Amino acid sequence: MLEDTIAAISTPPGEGGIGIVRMSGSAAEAIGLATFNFASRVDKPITHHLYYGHVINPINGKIIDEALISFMRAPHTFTREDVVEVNCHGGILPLTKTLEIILAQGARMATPGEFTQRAFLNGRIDLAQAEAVIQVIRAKTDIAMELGVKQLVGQLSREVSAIRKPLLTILAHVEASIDYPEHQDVEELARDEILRVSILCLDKINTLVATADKGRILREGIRTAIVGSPNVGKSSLLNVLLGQQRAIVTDIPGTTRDVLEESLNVGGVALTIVDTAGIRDTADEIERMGVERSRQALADADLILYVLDVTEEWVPDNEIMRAIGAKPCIIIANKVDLLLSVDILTTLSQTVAPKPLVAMSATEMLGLTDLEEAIIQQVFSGSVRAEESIMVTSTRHKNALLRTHTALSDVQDAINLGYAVDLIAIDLHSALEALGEITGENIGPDLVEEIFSNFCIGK
Ligand SMILES: Nc1nc2c(ncn2[C@@H]2O[C@H](COP(=O)(O)OP(=O)(O)OP(=O)(O)O)[C@@H](O)[C@H]2O)c(=O)[nH]1
Ligand SMILES: [Mg+2]
Repeated sequence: MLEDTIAAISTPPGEGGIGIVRMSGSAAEAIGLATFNFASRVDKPITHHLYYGHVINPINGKIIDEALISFMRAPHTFTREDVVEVNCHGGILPLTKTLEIILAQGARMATPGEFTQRAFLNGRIDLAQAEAVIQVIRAKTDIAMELGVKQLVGQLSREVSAIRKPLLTILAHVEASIDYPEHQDVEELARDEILRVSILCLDKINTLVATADKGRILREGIRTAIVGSPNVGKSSLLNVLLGQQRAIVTDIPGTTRDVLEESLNVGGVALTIVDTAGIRDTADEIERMGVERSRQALADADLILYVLDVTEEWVPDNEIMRAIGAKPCIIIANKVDLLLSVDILTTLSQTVAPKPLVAMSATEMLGLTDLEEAIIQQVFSGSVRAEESIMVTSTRHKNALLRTHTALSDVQDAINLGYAVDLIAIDLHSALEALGEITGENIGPDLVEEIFSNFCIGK
């Protein structure tokens, strides 16, 4: 597979000024030369230069499109292999025809993420950096992008290697004392050193893990569920937040039957917001299924907007309150435009404390700014900056860190209980293995496939 020259359309499908077909591999240059007519004479193209001419079908000499071509020779390329890029017109036909004649010349269609996978396998970037490529591509907010770029330039990788290096050193000590059991002093030294280093490393891991939930939310967005009893104004709230009539609103309780999901940007943070069916016991089969989905949305959410109608007497729903648990939650007192006395709000906010209460009117668009502020306050304790230091944004990385943590704690226990050094060595190996999964030092081909299959074709 790695020997093949691969090709793909690297720009998104659809119409655009230009579109790019990219090739990587040892035959890329020959295929590029065979399928391109330079406008002026070129014997050997200079690397990383752009040339004007036409893409042609070498079989019959027919011109396919007017284009620019660049030849980028290894190793200074994205994949560390020879790379050729053809910039033709950005339509489906010019791009697919160009790709077709390239494939006819012996290139193979690239699988999703295969260019980036080669960059990883050829050692130009590590796995965490390769994953950051997709993070940058998919970023929906400035902060998500900033985090992706930090990881791309290797900040997380450096942090991981700062934990890994001292562990490797103590492993060497441990192995020395296994090899030379007669040197008691080596073993004593090793034990002290292992304790010192593992405490240090555990501390660093804790710091990284602590950033993980916030990091994931900043990257993926806050999963927000709008929940409450029927007819309180949940769908109206979704519509006013989106600035469009997305959900059907009527005065009939039980209007929303299905969950509706939309994206929106609040104060620089992406929100994936879900409107749900009002939760109540019902004999209606369709509504009952809707309520079931509401419960699921409630369970999956990072943030809950619990809407109530101030014109009705409010009794907190036990089931909803239990599902909310310790999750960030904002109680929204809706329909304040119909309120005759503000006393009700005072009483309500005392009832729901310490959860914040925001008074709103979805139909009159009151209280929107307060809601935005409350969201940022709830999820990020008021600050949405991507911290100066590094943040873990991937669940895969978080899990690897947690496994490293467990293994290192086992190392400490083993030392404290005076276990034999070879047992300690086993735990140290597990710690290093788990840590190595982040940057890809220790990783099976299956996992590599799985990670890259999430990419788009042409990347
Ligand atoms: N006066 C006033 N009416 C509102 C407000 N918000 C919603 N309504 C009305 O309340 C009724 C119900 O609104 P919806 O948004 O459909 O309520 P829902 O919670 O989505 O209801 P279900 O989907 O049935 O659970 C509609 O007639 C809305 O126009 C508000 O802030 N003020
Ligand atoms: Mg509704």
